[in-house]
Amino acid sequence: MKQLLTSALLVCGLLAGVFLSGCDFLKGDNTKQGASTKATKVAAPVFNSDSAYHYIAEQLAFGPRVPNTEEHAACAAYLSEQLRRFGAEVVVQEAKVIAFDNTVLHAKNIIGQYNPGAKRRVLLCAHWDTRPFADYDTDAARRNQPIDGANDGASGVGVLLEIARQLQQQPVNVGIDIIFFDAEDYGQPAHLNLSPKDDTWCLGSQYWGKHPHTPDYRALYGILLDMVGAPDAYFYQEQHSMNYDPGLVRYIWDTAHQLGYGYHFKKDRGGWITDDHVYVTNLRNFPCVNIIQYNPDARHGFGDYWHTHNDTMDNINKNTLKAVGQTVLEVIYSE
Ligand code: AHN
Ligand code: ZN
Repeated sequence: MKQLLTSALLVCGLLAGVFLSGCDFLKGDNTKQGASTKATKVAAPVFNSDSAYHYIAEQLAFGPRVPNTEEHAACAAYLSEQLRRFGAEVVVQEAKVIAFDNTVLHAKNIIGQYNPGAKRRVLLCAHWDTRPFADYDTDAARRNQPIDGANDGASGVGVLLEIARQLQQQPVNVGIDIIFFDAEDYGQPAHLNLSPKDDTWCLGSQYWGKHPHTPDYRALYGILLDMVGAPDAYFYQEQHSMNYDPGLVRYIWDTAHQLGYGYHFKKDRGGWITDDHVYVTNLRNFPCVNIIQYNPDARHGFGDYWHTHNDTMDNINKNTLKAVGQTVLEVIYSE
């Protein structure tokens, strides 16, 4: 009986082997045909969410990254060093920008360029600063204290650092610019009941849009990552992004669904969110899509942790990081 089972297993194994090598042969043939007709499309590498998680924890270890603080300066040095280590040509753009309360902020946009000579480029961006307030914290006494910003800030940067590491190992067919925008989150706080003022958010991207790091900078398109690490995050199709380029939004969401991340990427309309992508598109004239967690049931549209002291490492989930990181890799390696 045992012998019979062994030989049955052997036959199965042989059959499987023949079947699989047959498939391999077909696959190899297809690839060759593709290669002879157009520039070889590079297969997307595997996004490592452990690395991304680690880069988020490293940012938080500096403390809150509020402009004009030592913690902010130390984290800026870390981010440019990481991009350099991952093979990017780094430019740190220093800008004096004026906050809602007239504070002069010494902002730093940190830019890592891959293949800087290429004309066809894709911009990947996230903000790296953290909010000096916790306007939505339930503890009113702590609303004037800066937040850790694990999800709000560090998550997008962590995903992009992991993408930078992958870009070094496996070059892609387009030029890539990774920009960590500063002073995104210094917008007029809700808890002080001040009279409304325009354009107090996204100060770093507003500056860059008016003074890009290369003259007349243009990309085919941009992707902004904001709050991409919370457990059970839903990414709806943000409305400005849909206005700029609905085909691009659908392509990104379809890619996520094909990879099996349909749970996170909802094909429904989200909010109209004033974020760095709005200034990128309006000032530089190419579409930029915002992948941002949206909660249609929340009063402010975001997660419960938003602009509170609960935005800590406990608010970061590796499955969410993987869904976003792998989707973005797939999109850029399909160029
Ligand atoms: C506003 O609340 C105006 N915009 C959301 C942009 C943002 C803040 N992203 C992270 N923090
Ligand atoms: Zn914020």
